[in-house]
Amino acid sequence: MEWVSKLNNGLNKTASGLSKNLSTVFKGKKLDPQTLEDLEDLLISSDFGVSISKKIVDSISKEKFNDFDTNKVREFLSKKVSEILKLRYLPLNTENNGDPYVILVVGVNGVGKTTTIGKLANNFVKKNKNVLIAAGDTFRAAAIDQLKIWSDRSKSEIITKPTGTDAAALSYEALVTAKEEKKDILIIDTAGRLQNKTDLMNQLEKIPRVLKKIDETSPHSVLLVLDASTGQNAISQVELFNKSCGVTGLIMTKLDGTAKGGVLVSIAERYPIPIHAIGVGEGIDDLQEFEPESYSRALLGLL
Ligand SMILES: Nc1nc2c(ncn2[C@@H]2O[C@H](COP(=O)(O)OP(=O)(O)OP(=O)(O)O)[C@@H](O)[C@H]2O)c(=O)[nH]1
Ligand SMILES: [Mg+2]
Repeated sequence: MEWVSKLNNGLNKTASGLSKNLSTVFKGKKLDPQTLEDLEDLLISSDFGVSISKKIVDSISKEKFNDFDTNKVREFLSKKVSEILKLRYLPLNTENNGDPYVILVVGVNGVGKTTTIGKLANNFVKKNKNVLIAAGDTFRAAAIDQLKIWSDRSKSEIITKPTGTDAAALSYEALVTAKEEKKDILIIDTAGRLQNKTDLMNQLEKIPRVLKKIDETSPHSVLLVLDASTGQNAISQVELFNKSCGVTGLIMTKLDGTAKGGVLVSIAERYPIPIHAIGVGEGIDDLQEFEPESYSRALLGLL
């Protein structure tokens, strides 16, 4: 599959990739204490987080690998990683008994929110869903134009307001329209914001609050988009966006261009939040449902 090779390429692209460095760690052909220590350091520096790195190395040291071979260790590691990721496997289900299923998309600046909305809308339209997207990033005119392009490409409808309009007011109107027009799915874009900017986070909280005035079960999904090249900062993004607006699912983008996919394992261990999809390119077809097994194998350099 082409996307698997994009994922593989991305996760193994740079010389600092986990998979490449595993080969260096295992060059001694022995799983001695030094090798195990190097392995733990490598997992930590690949953003797995200290606690999982320790757990994985502990379980490896208990395993009796007769005729040691790097591939067997990779397989073992990939199984351990996949056990953690499988806990967070849950495809996005947008069935909502005929009412619009509302998805709010949040995240820091430039992570790929708007692009991901275009890809999601395209996937839904292909499944014969009626999709409305709302240009809730009302800070910049360019953001509205960018979403318009994605609305054309994905053949979904769009609702926009002039720049400077309150994003919560726009979201409210978007849901009214979605209900009137019997849309299956409403996806709301938001302006990027750093998770530690309290005033911007407070503005974001307003959106779910006003949506609930129309439909108290909405938003049905709050998707946090994360950029795979961010590293450990992604953890504080999950923490603070979750506090502000109750994140129900994660999408990790830019896995085609990074060596840092390890942080997803760390997040999966800490937060019981489903991982729905991954971005493996800038194109409209470059969003894939998250598959724990393929992800783990790509991360460990197994084809
Ligand atoms: N390689 C790659 N690039 C991506 C992916 N997803 C998004 N991008 C690129 O990342 C850049 C930023 O994407 P946007 O969708 O504008 O990000 P955003 O989160 O909406 O940004 P702001 O609205 O400014 O906060 C664009 O150049 C996208 O093409 C991906 O999965 N892979
Ligand atoms: Mg955007």
